Amino acid sequence: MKAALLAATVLLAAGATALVVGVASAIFIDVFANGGNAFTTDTLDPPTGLAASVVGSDIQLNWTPTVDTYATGYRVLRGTTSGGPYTEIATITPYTATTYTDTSPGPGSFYYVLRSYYENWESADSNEASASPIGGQYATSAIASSEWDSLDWGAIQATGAPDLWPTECGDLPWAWAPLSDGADPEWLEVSYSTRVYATGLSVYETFSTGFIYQVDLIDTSNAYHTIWTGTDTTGCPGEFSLSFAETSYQVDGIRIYTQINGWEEIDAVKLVGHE
Ligand SMILES: [Ca+2]
Ligand SMILES: [Ca+2]
Repeated sequence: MKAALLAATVLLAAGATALVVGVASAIFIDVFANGGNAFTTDTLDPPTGLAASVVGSDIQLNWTPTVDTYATGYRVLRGTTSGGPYTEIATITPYTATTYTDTSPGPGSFYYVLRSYYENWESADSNEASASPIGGQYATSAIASSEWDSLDWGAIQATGAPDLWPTECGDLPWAWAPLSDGADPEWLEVSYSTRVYATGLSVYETFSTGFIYQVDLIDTSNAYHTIWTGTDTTGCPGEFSLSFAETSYQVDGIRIYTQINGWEEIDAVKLVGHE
């Protein structure tokens, strides 16, 4: 303060036109040098260790909270291309939160970043995490222990999306049926174009329902893994659904074992998983 006043005094003594400017400048320098106004500054840090994993058809995000305990929470941003652009899809509070579930974003690949926020402050992006769920795919080819015909009621009728389910229950040619209406065991085997780590499947039954007694997943080396055995109580028309822990192997086929006295008929078979 003394130094600044001295400078002002010197300028004052000079008596020049620059005097007023000089005084103003001196005062400004004085305030700045005084140290009485202490500004606290901080950089709001983003959360760290963001990870994304597929859970069924959802994507679960996990992270380590920001080190800045004054943060209010996080903004969740999602894009379909690595590096963005991203769109905000959710706001999470409090800052101690460590997880968020993006419910059924659909098939494809999704890229996420988080930002911490406090009032109108926002941090830089966290690391990016991605996951690729498949909402479900229908079979592209099928074979069976027997088929009523190579076209009508043929195994091929179990490929693609359902034609009859969820409205039609009946002996209709858009579903697979075996050659005989007896009580012998039969099987239908379907294949998929995209191999996935499977988490579930659905069989759409449209006649003489409740006929499945075993389901095997077929991996990419053509090994069979029995995923379910039991009693099927599906109605007509009905969806026989299984959900299970993600397989450690990639699946590109399903074999469905059936047995009932009558025509068991399957309209379509959906496989759920991610690449
Ligand atoms: Ca039968
Ligand atoms: Ca069909």
